[in-house]
Amino acid sequence: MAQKISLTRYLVEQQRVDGLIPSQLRLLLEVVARACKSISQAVNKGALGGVLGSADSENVQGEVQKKLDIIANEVLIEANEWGGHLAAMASEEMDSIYLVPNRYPQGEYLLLFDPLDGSSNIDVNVSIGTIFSVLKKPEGSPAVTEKDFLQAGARQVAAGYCVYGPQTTLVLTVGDGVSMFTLDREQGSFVLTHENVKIPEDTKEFAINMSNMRHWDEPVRRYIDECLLGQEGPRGKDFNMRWIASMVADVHRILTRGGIFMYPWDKREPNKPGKLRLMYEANPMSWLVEQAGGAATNGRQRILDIQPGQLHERVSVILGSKNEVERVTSYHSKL
Ligand code: AHM
Ligand code: MG
Repeated sequence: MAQKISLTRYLVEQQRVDGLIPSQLRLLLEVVARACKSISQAVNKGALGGVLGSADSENVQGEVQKKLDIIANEVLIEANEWGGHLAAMASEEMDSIYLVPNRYPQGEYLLLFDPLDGSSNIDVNVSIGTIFSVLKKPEGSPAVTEKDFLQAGARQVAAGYCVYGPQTTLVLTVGDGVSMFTLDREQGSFVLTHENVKIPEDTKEFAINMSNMRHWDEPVRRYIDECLLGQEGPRGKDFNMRWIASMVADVHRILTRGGIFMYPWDKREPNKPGKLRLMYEANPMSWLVEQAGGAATNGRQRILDIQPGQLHERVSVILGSKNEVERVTSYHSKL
């Protein structure tokens, strides 16, 4: 039987054999994975652990927080603050950045996360996940400020997510393709289960919240209209639709079998560029998708090239199978 490769061994080899990651980054990724294991356990307990339902609080974007949003956020902070690999963290669930306390050594990395993506699915027992992104602290910046986090996604040094579904799967890139690790619950470790993940360039599956159709902009409406016309329409093929309402689960499907995911700008809140967050959701997912041969744009620009102006900035997201993303993007340029 082929030998199982644990996440620990994979990361050691990325560091030692391939020289792809420094030891501090390896440690950081191990710690994030350990935190994801704890979050996975809390998610699995569900009602038995008293973790379902809402907390009596809202996050900085005015969204009601679930108990598990807060638990996952705390698990990630507690796991990462003392190891010496980080300078600061930022989370979708915290108003401002979290500096590593002075009593711990300071590292050179910045960690960003959406502790529990797809919160609306927690109580109904549908897949949810943790999304994370790692940046380097800018050189010569002694005290970290929010400005140090405002780096384009192309500068990420590691990104990934952990999906808590029928299996718990950690998906990771350090800029050398995408690998997937499945949690072996008996052993308590993540085991490499897919390497060199590739998204097919074409697809017959789209993911979008169709209930917002009347609010969409013309290019998105045109693309979906053409898909819905199926074999008789200009695309000459029938399309299927999926919408899980957990980006992490929708992106996982796309990395597994292809597809296109869209959460575009719409007219409900015209002053917001989109619903999803650039730094906690769009950037890490876009890098994973690109590393797997797919594409990610906001309709007009590659997401990874967007210079963030604010930590909690939102963005329109179109990502997945390359030819479909290029098609939707080209419809925007014809406006
Ligand atoms: P969250 O981070 O608060 O869970 O919100 C993000 C989620 C995405 O995972 C998902 O794609 C989207 O919101 C679903 O939104 P909607 O309920 O509008 O379809
Ligand atoms: Mg989210």
